[in-house]
Amino acid sequence: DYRILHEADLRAYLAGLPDLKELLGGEPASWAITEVGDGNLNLVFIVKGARGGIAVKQALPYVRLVGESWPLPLSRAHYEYLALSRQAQLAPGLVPAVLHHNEDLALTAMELLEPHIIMRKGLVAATRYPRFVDDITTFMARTLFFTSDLALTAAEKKEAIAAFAGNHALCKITEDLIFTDPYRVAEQNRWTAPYLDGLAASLRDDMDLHVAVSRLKLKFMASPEALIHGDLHTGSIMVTDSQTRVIDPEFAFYGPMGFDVGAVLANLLMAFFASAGHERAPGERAAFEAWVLETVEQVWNQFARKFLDLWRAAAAGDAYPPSLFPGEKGAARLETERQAYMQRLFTDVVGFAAAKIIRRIFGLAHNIDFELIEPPKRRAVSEARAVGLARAMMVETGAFPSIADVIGAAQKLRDW
Ligand code: SR1
Ligand code: MG
Repeated sequence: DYRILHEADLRAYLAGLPDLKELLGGEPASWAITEVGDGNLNLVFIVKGARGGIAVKQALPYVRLVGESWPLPLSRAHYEYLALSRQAQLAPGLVPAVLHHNEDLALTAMELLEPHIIMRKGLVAATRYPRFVDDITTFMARTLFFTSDLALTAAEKKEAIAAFAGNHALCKITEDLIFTDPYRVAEQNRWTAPYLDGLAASLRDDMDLHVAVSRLKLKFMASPEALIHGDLHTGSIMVTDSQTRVIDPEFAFYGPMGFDVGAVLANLLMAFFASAGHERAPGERAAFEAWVLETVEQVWNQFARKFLDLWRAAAAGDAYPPSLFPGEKGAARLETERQAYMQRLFTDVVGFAAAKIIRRIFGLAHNIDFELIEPPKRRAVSEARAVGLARAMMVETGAFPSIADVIGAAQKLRDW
């Protein structure tokens, strides 16, 4: 029964749903319907009536960015709905409320987020978001911890993995576009030519980098640690001064936790390097860049603290059975192991963050942080600095044992 909905079809469809009709208010003919999707995959409509508004997302049977030559399963709308529902339970108030879902149409109607804007757009305008650190770290700590073996029984975890296992076409996009194509000749790659031609060639010839990114790819493919969002960049986060909402979890599956945390840090680091390329008053630039780096530090530190607090207080999973850690001696040894676990996770975060930076500069899908910098020569300077950091993070990950090391290296490269 799938069909691509255009404005008139959507109006008629919504008019047949009593709850949404009531929420929108007034006559269906008077509703204002606008297609606003600026992402790479889907249609997104804003519908406004006399009483209220909603957002409606419909999956297309192909990649919107490329066209019908690149088919993509509609089932991604099912996984997005499943992930949104789980995230709403685990991190209430941090994802949009789902109002309606139609599997056949691959369509989901959600709460309209207004006056929220896509965080990436705010960062390009040098806007600082005071709620962001607390909200995003709560979202990540709770969604990752409560879907992991630290919180679930082995049976629950395996059932949960199976529920998302069919989302492999979306995983394949990540496997190709993030972990493979930027490091080889691929038709869809692009970069700021001619300035980054040499850097692109050096990436294709860098076997240490190829080993490092292949290890990350394997980790992505073979580590069902938790239900990850799978595409947690600043274009998947909507913000105001006082609210944060995580949207678009269509890439969700059971994967490595470090991929989500790395995505957030990578996108903040790109906002930091891009800042030098945008027109800003000098004081504004310094204040914004200082805020971004402080945010990088706090995102990791607060995430780690919240995750550890949950582990200490709410560990009901089959991993680390309490019977193996009795008494004071056991408690002390388990606490040491928790710290070691977070250190291993941090190593993953550093590597995945690096991969997320490189894909935005040499792969198919770029971001406006860099793309809006003119002229291209100026853009290439910001991009090259980001690549310098990313290459070091991926190949010399041991040189970044703490988030302070990442920040220190970013500062040095900015002044380079
Ligand atoms: C073909 S899809 C390109 C990218 O858009 C999404 O937001 C994901 O990041 C994906 O890799
Ligand atoms: Mg998206």
